[in-house]
Amino acid sequence: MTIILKEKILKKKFKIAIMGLGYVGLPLAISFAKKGFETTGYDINIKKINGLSQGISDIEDISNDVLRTCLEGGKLQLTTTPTALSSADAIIICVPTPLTESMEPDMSYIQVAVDTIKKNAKKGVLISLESTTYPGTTREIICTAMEEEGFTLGTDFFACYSPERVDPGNKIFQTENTPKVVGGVDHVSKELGETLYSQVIHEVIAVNSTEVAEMSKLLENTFRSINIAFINEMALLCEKLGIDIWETIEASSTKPFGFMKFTPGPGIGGHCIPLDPMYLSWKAKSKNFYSRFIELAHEINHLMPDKMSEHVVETLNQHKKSINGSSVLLVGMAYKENSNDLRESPGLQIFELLRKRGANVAFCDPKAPQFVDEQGGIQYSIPLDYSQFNDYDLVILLTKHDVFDIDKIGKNSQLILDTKDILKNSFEDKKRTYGKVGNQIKPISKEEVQI
Ligand code: SAJ
Repeated sequence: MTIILKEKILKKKFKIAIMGLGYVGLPLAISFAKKGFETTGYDINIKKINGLSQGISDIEDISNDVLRTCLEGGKLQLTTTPTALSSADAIIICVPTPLTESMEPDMSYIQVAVDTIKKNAKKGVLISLESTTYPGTTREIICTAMEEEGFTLGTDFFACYSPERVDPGNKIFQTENTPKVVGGVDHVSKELGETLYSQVIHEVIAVNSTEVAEMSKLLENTFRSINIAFINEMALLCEKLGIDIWETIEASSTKPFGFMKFTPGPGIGGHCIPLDPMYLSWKAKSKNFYSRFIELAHEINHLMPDKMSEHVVETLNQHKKSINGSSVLLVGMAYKENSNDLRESPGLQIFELLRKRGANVAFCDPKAPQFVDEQGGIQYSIPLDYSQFNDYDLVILLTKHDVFDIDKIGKNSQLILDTKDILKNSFEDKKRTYGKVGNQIKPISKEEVQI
């Protein structure tokens, strides 16, 4: 059986279905279609499917031309019809795994996908889960659902887990050249998963269980969350010590081994780093294990927007301005450079915090030109017209898109709070850099106070 299925994969006769055509699923569908596999892209969002079917990509990393080529080549079919899954030899799940209001795993998207699969999949199907989730999900949710539906593992279905490692906007690492971990619920599932992914991805690392594969993804992103929280705390400490954290990081980064550079900032955004560690923390608690590192990192990172708001008050105050009634411009609202993604962006929290303190807050981000605020109103970016920057009492640099002319921002702003050391050593007279001494606002000592 295994040999037959592997042969079918190697001959590109394996029909592929990708569930969830977001920043992970669409590039993966394109990769399989480009390699000559009959690929069905399935999504529940009719508007998305209609747009993609017209050759209009809604994913930054996939151009309209690439999408149209795959559609015109006939290897890529797009649908919202679950029965289209019935001919698939492999079904790859790429649906969201957000958190609930109470910061617990929201498994509803995976559950809906699995319910759809078990009702439509054919015998012999290989199911691969890519969504970031807690260790045990593949076995506990997918295998259980399929077996309840009468599928027998090892003959009627196979299951593996292969974490997505898509870094939106990364021009160097994309689907094909980013090493891919894959683990199976049993040996045959692992072999089939490894064979399948090896058809489209240059380097595939097969591990001995889905739990290892699931845990490896959470380890990657929890590592990142903890280290970002650590450097944020070091920045807060260096401010107390009157030491420039940015220069310190550059100095430490000269160590060619045993050090990895992270930089402080206004908080963390995106759909991975703020969320993924909470999946691991949740699973740990189910085993009566409290991960202090994960919880502390979450706490520190989520405190940063408040810290930035305090810096805004101090910066305005140093120039004899009250935040209440001041006009403030946030520059770069997307959660990271050259991204249009606003999810969990600290800029959104800072916007609301400053508004609550009475500031008149606007923002400028050509990549992310609008968002819905906490009151349900739509906030629109001001145009990227540097002459308007001078109208604001304070300009806050949050995210540095390549489209920004940093020198023009510096020249056209009265006062700047630089949260990411974007201006480096320029415009010292009009800026305060979070975590930097020199333009640091230090408490006046008793001796300095003129009586
Ligand atoms: N951030 C810092 N300091 C840092 C690094 C990041 O404050 O030193 C902030 C960013 O500004 C952002 C947030 O953290 O708000 C997340 O940044 P990120 O660079 O981790 O970007 P993401 O969310 O796109 O993370 C993705 C992840 N990829 C996947 O989950 C597949 C992550 O594993 C990657 O390591 C990361 O991209 C990457 O390396 O670019």
